[in-house]
Amino acid sequence: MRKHARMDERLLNAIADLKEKEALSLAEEMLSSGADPLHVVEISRLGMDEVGRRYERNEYYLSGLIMSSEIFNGIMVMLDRSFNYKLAGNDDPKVILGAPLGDVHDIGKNVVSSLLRCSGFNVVDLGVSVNPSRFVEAARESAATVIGLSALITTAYESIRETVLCFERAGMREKVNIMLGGGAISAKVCEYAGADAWGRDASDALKFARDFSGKETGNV
Ligand code: B12
Repeated sequence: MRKHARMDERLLNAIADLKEKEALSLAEEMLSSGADPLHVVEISRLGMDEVGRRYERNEYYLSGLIMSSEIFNGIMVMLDRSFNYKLAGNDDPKVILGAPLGDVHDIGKNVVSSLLRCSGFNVVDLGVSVNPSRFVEAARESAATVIGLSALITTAYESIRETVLCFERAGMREKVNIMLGGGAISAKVCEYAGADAWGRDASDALKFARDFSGKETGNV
């Protein structure tokens, strides 16, 4: 137990200190000794939060943020090997994911996308800084009923709200369930934007997707 807590702390610190080699080998060690991939994601996320705080205190510059994302992406390659992907069929529920207009952060969205995919969902990933009308178009084209927005910066609040309004204007608001997540999201933001739910982590996204689509899908 103690050993696991120590590994968690070491991984968190290695990411916070931008020590790429150390972070990757710790993540590898944790995964090969049977750690839950989502636990490794959570510890890595805490390390990234610390990078963010150091950036706010001017201890790191933009290059620090960029480096931290490279470290996380390296860990994600290992996590992808631990996730047990299964190909979704045409009848499996569809989820549209994207970062709202103005937001280019995609690491958390990619984690959500991986978890949903390996849980049997068809994921239509629209990428980052997605125009509100593009979400509506994609929902129309794919007949998806679950929409997920991942937002990390507060300046994206207006475009999230605009995305929800776009569904309303298109007469599709009743047909879709809109979930929000990412570091910039809270209950207040969810209410302001008029979305249906918000979550703190990728497991919440999976839970909502299951509840909203009314379909039980396979586990990781
Ligand atoms: C890495 C990083 C970057 C990278 C992103 C690379 C990439 N490809 O994503 C780069 C360098 C590009 C970047 C750019 C910027 N960044 Co930045 N960045 C970060 C950092 C350090 C880590 C984010 C991250 O990936 N975390 C790890 C992932 C796994 O966590 P996550 O995204 O939260 O996802 C988890 C959950 O939230 C959840 N989840 C995610 N999506 C969804 C969706 C649903 C539906 C659900 C239910 C759940 C869910 O599941 C995930 C797994 O558990 C954060 C710090 C922080 N505290 O977040 C700052 C941070 C987000 N950035 C910040 C800033 C200011 C910027 C810049 C403006 C800097 C600049 N001067 O240019 C630009 C903005 C560019 C833009 N227009 O978007 C600020 C935002 C502050 C604010 N209040 O708005 C932060 C908070 C740093 C800080 N503390 O100041 N950034």
